[in-house]
Amino acid sequence: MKTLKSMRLHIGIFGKTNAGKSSILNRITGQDISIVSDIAGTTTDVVEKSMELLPIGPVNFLDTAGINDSTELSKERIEKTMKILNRTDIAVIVCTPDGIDDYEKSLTEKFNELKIPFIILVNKTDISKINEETLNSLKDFTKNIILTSAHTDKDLVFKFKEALVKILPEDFVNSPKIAGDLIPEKSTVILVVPIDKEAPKGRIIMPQVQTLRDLLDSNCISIVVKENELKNALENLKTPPSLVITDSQAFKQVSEIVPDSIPLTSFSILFARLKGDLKAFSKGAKAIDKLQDGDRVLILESCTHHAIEDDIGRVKIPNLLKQKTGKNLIIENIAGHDFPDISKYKLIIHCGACMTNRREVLSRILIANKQNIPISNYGIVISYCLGILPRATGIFN
Ligand SMILES: Nc1nc2c(ncn2[C@@H]2O[C@H](COP(=O)(O)OP(=O)(O)O)[C@@H](O)[C@H]2O)c(=O)[nH]1
Ligand code: SF4
Ligand SMILES: [Mg+2]
Repeated sequence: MKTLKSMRLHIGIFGKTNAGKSSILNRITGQDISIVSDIAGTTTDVVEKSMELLPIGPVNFLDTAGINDSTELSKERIEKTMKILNRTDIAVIVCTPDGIDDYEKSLTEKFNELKIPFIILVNKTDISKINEETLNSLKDFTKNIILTSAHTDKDLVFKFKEALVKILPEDFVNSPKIAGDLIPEKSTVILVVPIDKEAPKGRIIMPQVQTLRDLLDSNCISIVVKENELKNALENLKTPPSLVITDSQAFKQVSEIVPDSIPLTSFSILFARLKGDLKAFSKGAKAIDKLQDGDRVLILESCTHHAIEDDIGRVKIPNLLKQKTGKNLIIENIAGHDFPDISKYKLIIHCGACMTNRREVLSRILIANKQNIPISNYGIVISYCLGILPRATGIFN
């Protein structure tokens, strides 16, 4: 099996000439990168478009030449289209409300053979409705069907992303890398772990353990220090470390010790990326500055853990928000896997999601985005309130 890791997700768009493939792609990318034409067969070659598809990540669209027996180049095109399959992680079949025939059916066979998950997107529903029989026949191929119109459906992009999240390959959605992909193999990394009264007895916490393991997997040299030993550790190294990772609470102090030339981030930022989407969460955090007296903020927790005295979702984050905004906010906590009605909130802050997977968090980001409600997470909000977000995310740029 090919490994995806931090590589771009390649999304192949297939279907007959004139089904509206290029129009769909233009709607998704928001740019006129594919030539759209009503003359059958304008897209004679593969048009590629790389973009950051929030909150899914880096993707590369492959807009394939359509297939239509009446066009001369058809045979050559079929071959080209088939070659694209080798680069396709996810496929989209675009068809009209008339449904699919042998060509698309043979594509689905290929997809199944190559284990490429796929979506069937029924376009042009503004011209005609799909009848029930046709729709049911499509369901024999996949349950992941979108009914839309590139011309009139305002929700097209949302529907597309929602369908995509459901079938994202596991190793793309749950990237196993925490920090190892950010630095060259065998690099030296310093981890700053404050041992204060909040530190658990006799051990270090899970995110720190997981980061250490991740760095070991990348053959890195990890040096673990308390913040007071950091200066000494830096001075003792012959060459500067590739990265310093610190607990957010010590970020201010650590950032004064670590020269600007050395990348610095926090454990919570690494985990915000692992369990969500850094860009979407960073964008969401900016809404903190706009909060007004009486605004409702929802803290969304993925599990009903036993709340501790200084609970991050119930005490720490509410306090930070009040300090940062100086406003009287109504902060509510909801726990569990159901996504509640979010319409009354001005900001959603998702927990670290240690007990759930990234796919669930991604769908929640999508729903919030669709309703124009900013969404962020614990790690990003903490960094934002402490004023350290720009430096802590520098390594990802
Ligand atoms: N009415 C309608 N026309 C569409 C829709 N999507 C695409 N078209 C038109 O169909 C024609 C072919 O579209 P294009 O995107 O080039 O198809 P492609 O060959 O599959 O890439 C163009 O004239 C588009 O404007 C749609 O949802 N509704
Ligand atoms: S961060 Fe982990 S423990 Fe805390 S609410 Fe979320 S899933 Fe539960
Ligand atoms: Mg086209």
